[in-house]
Amino acid sequence: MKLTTAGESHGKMLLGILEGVPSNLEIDLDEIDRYLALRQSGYGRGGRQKIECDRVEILSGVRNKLTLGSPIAFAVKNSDYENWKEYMAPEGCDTAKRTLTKVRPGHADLTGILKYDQTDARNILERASARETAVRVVGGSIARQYLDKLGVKISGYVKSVGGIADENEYGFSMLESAKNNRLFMLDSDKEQEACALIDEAKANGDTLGGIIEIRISGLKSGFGSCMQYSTKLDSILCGALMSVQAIKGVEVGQGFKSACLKGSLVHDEIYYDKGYFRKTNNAGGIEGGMSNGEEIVLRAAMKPIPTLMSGLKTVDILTKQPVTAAGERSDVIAICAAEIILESVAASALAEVVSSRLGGDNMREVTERYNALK
Ligand code: EPS
Repeated sequence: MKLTTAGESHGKMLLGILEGVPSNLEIDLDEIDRYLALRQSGYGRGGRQKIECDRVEILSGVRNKLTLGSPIAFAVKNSDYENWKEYMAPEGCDTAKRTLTKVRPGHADLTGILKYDQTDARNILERASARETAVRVVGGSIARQYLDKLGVKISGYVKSVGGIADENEYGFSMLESAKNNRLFMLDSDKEQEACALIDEAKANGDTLGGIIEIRISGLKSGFGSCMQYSTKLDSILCGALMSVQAIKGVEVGQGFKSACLKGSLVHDEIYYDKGYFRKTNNAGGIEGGMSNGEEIVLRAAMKPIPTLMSGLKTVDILTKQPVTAAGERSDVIAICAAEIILESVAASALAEVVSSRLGGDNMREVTERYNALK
């Protein structure tokens, strides 16, 4: 299952093509739109989300709600294009009116300009923008519906915002309720503190990041491989998470904490009672690059949004003089969006691993093969 995306942040629309989905998977369009709406939600978002109301339009590969086995093409419209077409239209426009030369630290602006031989960072930022993730959420929602047929579920929540951390542990069934909360946090006191911190950052023209936990339940053991580095499940899932804009760190299970502990406190001892089981899950459900049947636990660190209204020090690429970086309209934090996006990319990456092991041209074959696994 492979997703290709296209589209610029203020262009006409975002597009995705998802290949390799078996036939006869029933697609729930309302569910895709629900995840799109969740991606737009959360405390601390900027003005752009008031303009957009993301909805998916399926263009091919689905007939009467069932996949055909052909590539699934889809679009999410950019409503803001109406305000931007005189600066963005492919058929001709006034590019001079919206140039960005005061390149923003932390963004793709400067390196992109040099790499693609541009004189306007807009030609870089339009594609580098996290707006692209809207279609990754669509692809991820379809992948999620595929995995759901096998009993595999993906969820998550926000663990910390700007250093305000929720250290509690939660059962999988509790995680979905986080999506009813302003910051997708499960500890309401911490969430209130985090909202106050966001208000303060906003007042100071600053931004914030945080940590997100993604969990996968119901996956049988043996997905991924210990036979070739490129097929290790942890490398595939962590690579997917790292591909999301603003993600700067990823860990599996105890992750970085395990580096400070003795082996006796890290490795999950093995027991048998009609089947193998563990009493702990410090490995986060992956050993030797393969799922071990326990819940998969991933955590990702999101850096603060790099467009600061207060402006960082930079250089104007035309004059080479020191200036304050461009203060484009910006979110203070987009942690809820990132939570949904990370669930989505984890779903896409896992669906690819599952479908490459199981094969199957139609969902009957896929489910029979999965159910036949121990
Ligand atoms: C983004 C900048 C902002 C965000 C955008 C990502 O957009 P704008 O420049 O239009 O205000 O709102 O995110 C989205 C539009 C979205 O839908 O997530 C950036 O620079 O990455």
